[in-house]
Amino acid sequence: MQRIFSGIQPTGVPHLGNYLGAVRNWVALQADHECLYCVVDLHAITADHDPKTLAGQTRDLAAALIACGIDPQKHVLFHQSAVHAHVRLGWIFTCVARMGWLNRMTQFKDKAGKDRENVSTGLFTYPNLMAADILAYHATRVPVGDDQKQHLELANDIAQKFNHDFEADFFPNIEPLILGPAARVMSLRDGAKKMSKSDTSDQSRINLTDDAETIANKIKRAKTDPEPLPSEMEGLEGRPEARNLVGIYAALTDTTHADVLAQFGGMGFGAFKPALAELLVEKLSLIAAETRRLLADPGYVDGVLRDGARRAAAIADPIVDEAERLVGFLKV
Ligand code: AQP
Repeated sequence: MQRIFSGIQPTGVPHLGNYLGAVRNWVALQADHECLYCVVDLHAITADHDPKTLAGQTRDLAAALIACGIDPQKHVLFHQSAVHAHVRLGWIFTCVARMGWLNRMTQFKDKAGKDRENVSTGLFTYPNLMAADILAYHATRVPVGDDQKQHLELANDIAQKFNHDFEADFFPNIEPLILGPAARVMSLRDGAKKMSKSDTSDQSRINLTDDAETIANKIKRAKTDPEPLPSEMEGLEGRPEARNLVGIYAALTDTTHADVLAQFGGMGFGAFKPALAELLVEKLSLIAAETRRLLADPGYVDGVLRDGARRAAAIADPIVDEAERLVGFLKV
């Protein structure tokens, strides 16, 4: 059975993009893989964060993941800062990766923007830690949204250089799993920007905790154009907002853009948006209710994470011990 690793940052409330691009696939992969799912709080401090809310957001996110269908008994759910193997291997990889490789990462350029001189060095070296997150478990398959593809290519470059430099066939090749028609869900306010937890506009995203009225209002106010929906795919070209809403509908119904256009082609957004809102409420309201139920007992969620961290460390520690031996550290 192949081993899966994936992570999500506790930087805010998880949203529809996280769900359709990642978490929904994580749930499905549990059927025939050994899965490790991680709330990556070490990554969350690469940007400014509030120390008063980080722990609570970590717990909330773990609860949302369980509510989405992650099974912490059969698989492993934990938070990154509780398993030190990530940082140990992350430092080794920071010494393996080359400046030129990291300089090419588009997510760093997007996140740093014009403020390059002032962002944390952690934001720059983030992909090294992400490579360590996966390779500390010798995981071979990583379900992610389309935005993370470049980081996984870098992880493979790091693994290959490590194997070459230390003359060992030690780290495996990683395969990104980018699944479904909503691998990149875009902002509801701007079809050129991805939906993101840290977007300052709450109207830009559907949070997994939004109630029915909030969802309906956000969809109603979502940016669109005045044209009706086309009947063919070509008609979506140059219409990023329309394409995004059609993609969301397709993902939620397990169909394709073409199927949705076959159903709604020729109709205006006045008809399509309420249908989409209804579908979203149907699919997301159970997740929100289950998250609330789980969070009524924070001790239960903390217990799940504690147990997950113990089981994760039992896999990662021997692998990272061996990586340290290969690097040449004295082991006493
Ligand atoms: N808009 C998206 N569409 C599809 N997939 C997405 N993912 C994130 N946004 C979208 C996928 O969700 C997983 C977890 O992401 P993350 O929280 O670790 O980091 P992120 O990609 O930086 O997500 P956000 O929401 O944009 O967070 P902030 O605002 O904190 O940076 C990943 O698999 C990601 O691909």
